[in-house]
Amino acid sequence: PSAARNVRMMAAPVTAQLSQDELKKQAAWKAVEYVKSGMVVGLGTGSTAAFAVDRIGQLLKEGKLQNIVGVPTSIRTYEQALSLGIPLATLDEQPKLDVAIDGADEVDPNLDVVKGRGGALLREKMVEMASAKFVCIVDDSKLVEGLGGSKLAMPVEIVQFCHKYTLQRLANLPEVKGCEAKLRMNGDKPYVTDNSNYIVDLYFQTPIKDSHAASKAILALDGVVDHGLFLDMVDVCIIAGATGVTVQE
Ligand code: ABF
Repeated sequence: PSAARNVRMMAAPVTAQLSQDELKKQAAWKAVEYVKSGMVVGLGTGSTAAFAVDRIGQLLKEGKLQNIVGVPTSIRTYEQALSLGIPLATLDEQPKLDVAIDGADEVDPNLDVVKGRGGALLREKMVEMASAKFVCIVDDSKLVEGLGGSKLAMPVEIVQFCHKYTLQRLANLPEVKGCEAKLRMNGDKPYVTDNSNYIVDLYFQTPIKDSHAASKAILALDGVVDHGLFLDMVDVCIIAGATGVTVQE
């Protein structure tokens, strides 16, 4: 991925006002055009990615796609794909993927993204790093000028052991200065990921100044498993908005 991106606008939708779900579906269906018979496909997590998984299931059923193997990025997606009859594998069995399709929480102008508000960031990153092409699908509400700019969470997956200590060390990192660090909760208990870890959500008042520096510093902390900054990873970003679907590559 580079700063000089090729941008294509697709036909504008006929209806004036599409719901956010319809926009997500448009982006997802466009992304599934990158999937060809015989491919190994990374299956993302979240409401946008779910439209893509449904679409792959539908095309398989209709015989328009054949011999697809899906590599799911979460237990949720595994269950969805299983119910649709999509043949599945793990990275252990299929370490090289042709394409992965997944949503994001924030997308900046360089197509660097924040992911993981859905809690699946570690498996998503492993699967998407193993893919020859990562196709990111969003509606235009996810666009930001700088990562962290939506004032919503930038998640960090940490081990359970001494999580308060790790949370404190994260909050004190100069590279994320000024952010507020909160342990993600599920009711009155900490939220537990598919990998039996916890998540610390970092909230920024202003966008992260240097996301590469932040990424390095966060990863260097013992106790941190991974974070939701997906930098230099997106090959194609499909953005659906009121004026149509944009493909950036
Ligand atoms: C996954 O789902 C995540 O990485 C991201 O956190 C989330 C986006 O969810 P949605 O598509 O429901 O907005 O892609």
